Amino acid sequence: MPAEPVGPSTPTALVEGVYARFAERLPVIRERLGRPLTFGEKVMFAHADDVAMIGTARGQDYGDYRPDRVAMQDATAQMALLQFMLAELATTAVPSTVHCDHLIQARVGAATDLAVANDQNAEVYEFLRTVSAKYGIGFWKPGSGIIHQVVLENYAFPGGMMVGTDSHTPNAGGLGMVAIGVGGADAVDVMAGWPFNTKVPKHIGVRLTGSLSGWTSPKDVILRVAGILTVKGGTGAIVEYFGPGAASISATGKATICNMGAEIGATCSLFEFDERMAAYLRATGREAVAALAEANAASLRNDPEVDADPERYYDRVIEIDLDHLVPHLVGPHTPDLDRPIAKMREAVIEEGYPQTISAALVGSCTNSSYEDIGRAANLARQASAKGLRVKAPLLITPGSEQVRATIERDGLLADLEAIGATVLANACGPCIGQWQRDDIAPGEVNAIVSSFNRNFPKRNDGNAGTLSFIGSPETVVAMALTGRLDVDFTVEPVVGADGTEVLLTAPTADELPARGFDPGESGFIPPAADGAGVEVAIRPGSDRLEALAPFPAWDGQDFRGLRVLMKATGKCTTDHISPAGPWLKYRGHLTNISGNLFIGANNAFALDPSGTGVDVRDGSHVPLPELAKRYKDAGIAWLAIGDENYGEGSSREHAAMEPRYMGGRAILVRSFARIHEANLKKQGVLPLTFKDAADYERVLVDDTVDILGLDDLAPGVPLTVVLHHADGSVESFEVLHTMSEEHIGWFRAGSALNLLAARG
Ligand code: MIC
Ligand code: SF4
Repeated sequence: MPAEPVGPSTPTALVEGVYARFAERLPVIRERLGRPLTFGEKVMFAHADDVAMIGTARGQDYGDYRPDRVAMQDATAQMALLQFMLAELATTAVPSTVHCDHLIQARVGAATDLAVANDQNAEVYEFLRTVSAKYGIGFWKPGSGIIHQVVLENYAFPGGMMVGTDSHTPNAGGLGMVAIGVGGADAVDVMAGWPFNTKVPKHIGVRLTGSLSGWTSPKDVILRVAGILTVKGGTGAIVEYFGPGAASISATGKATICNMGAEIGATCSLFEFDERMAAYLRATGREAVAALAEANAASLRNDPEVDADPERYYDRVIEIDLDHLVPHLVGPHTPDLDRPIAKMREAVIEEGYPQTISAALVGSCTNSSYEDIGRAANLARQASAKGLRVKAPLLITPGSEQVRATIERDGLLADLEAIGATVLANACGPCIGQWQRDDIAPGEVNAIVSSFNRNFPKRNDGNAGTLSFIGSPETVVAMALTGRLDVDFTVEPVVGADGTEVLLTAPTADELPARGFDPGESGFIPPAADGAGVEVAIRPGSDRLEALAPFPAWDGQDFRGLRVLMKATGKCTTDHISPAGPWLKYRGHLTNISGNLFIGANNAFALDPSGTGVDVRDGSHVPLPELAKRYKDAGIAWLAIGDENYGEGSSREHAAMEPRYMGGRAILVRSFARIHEANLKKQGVLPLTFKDAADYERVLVDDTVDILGLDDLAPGVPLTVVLHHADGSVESFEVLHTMSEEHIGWFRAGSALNLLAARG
């Protein structure tokens, strides 16, 4: 049971307890390793379940950790808490919070959109409010802000460890916290008092020199890092930023960089504790936490030997000289297609991208701080002083109610509105396809720029014709003013409707509000003092919420005669496997959401590659969810094939539960993204990788497939796949897995939850 009821901030005693563990455990691990430690290692080992025994082989061993907190957002909390309920516990074991942010659709503007969301999602919000009240969970109601901003403002602290059911949880690394995105089932373990089991991470160091200035912003640091490391370069690693340049980046800027570490597959990212973090803690009312961190500062940084010789202690070191970093734009379709703004003209000509932009969007969990909006507003003032307005719609989503109230009070919102911006609710909105866009016809090619973090096809507006580019908030506002993708606004003027020319100068803004933050309307609802009498609201017959039934246990047999549901070509992110947007409303209803299974996937076997497959029994082409259902109803088990970094992107465990529920037994790919692979294991689906990536080509549409060796399934031991081709020929090859003994236990039981329910 949490030490005290969950409140709107992290109790000082919890932080003190964590620092006491640093003092106690770091000497033990120093002794074991016989070498200095990086800051990331210190946080991990201080949270080890058993520091004397935990494995230390980076990238190989699995370890048990004890996070300090859990945070869940509304679109993933539903499934997480439906699972938690099956454990039948009185309260969560660690302080946990729920944040209502994903289900609000952007349409007209903040007030109306929020009222509509409250009405349309009443049933889901009521479920989340009551289930939170019952189990001692803090509830942040709709309108209070995006989970990661609310966590940064209230709960994150240097040296802490948390898990969150959202891939951008690492945002809290901006305050020096190891904050890891997980699927709901992992969060359930922690809430139920079990350790969080994950691979002992590798450590990548990013050494920052010089200092940020002019047009260059924190966003440009992570866009550059994404360009260098690519979407899978951070897999299995904690990315640690250090070096003299870090001091030139505000705490919220650091959070932007850590947030988007999700896009390179990193387990999490973090910065060492410094004065900028202390200033942010003080500005957000956490004087005592700031003082505690200052008193423990040596534990909250790299050991000096690491700074002196980083190559010895990190698995890889990247150097970025902030003095020479320029503004960048990434996209379309992937966050690692990175170009300096100055190269966009060339790219537009060479790649045939539209010259003009159709919309510009500022905000999301990654870029909606006071400083971000301040820099955007500074450009708006430069433009409005000369009577200029935006040439494309500019939409602003503040990250939290506190930021919204403060930027309103300080006139920054008015500055943006003066050039034509529309302010949306404090929520995810267009970042996750919650954007009712009427200005562009389906399929129409158009370009948008945002300060968000993901740009997969269809993500923002559901339109395959939309090319989505990502840049800093100031880049987005400057582009809204030029209306162009191919104008380098840092050296070329913005031209007004009457021909007035304005050469924008690099924006400046306060990092923190001089008059302090205005908290706005409080959005926190504490849990019931005694939850025993609270009824959790699930309406019988609801199409939004459905109680879960356990998945069947493994029958002890090898898999034989599996059908190949589909073979994904190219990117197959969780947005391809289980899209969001209109489907978000079914996140608490496994049967209904399974209707979107693989509808975004490009299937090598289909004529129309997007979302369809071939029923090999009659040759008909049908949508993949229908094909899965046909096979399921006929008792035919199947597997799906994928390419590199399969399951990239979000933490949504629906992308693993849906295949399981629809009869999928294994997913066989060239490589996996971390969270998705963990989610598949949790749900009892076998995640397998080709030992030889070229074997991907051997799998044909009408094969039947055997997976052999399951009886002897053991860590590190390959399995054998046998392909029975339709012409009667047979081929076989080895496939790999990363299952530990514990994971194998989940597979045998049918899912991790089956085991948990048995223990609970
Ligand atoms: C996202 O940015 O893709 C989301 C929506 O926040 C997801 C979580 C979800 O699908 O609910 C994430 O990043 O984990
Ligand atoms: Fe919300 Fe977008 Fe952030 Fe995901 S990335 S939490 S959808 S704002």
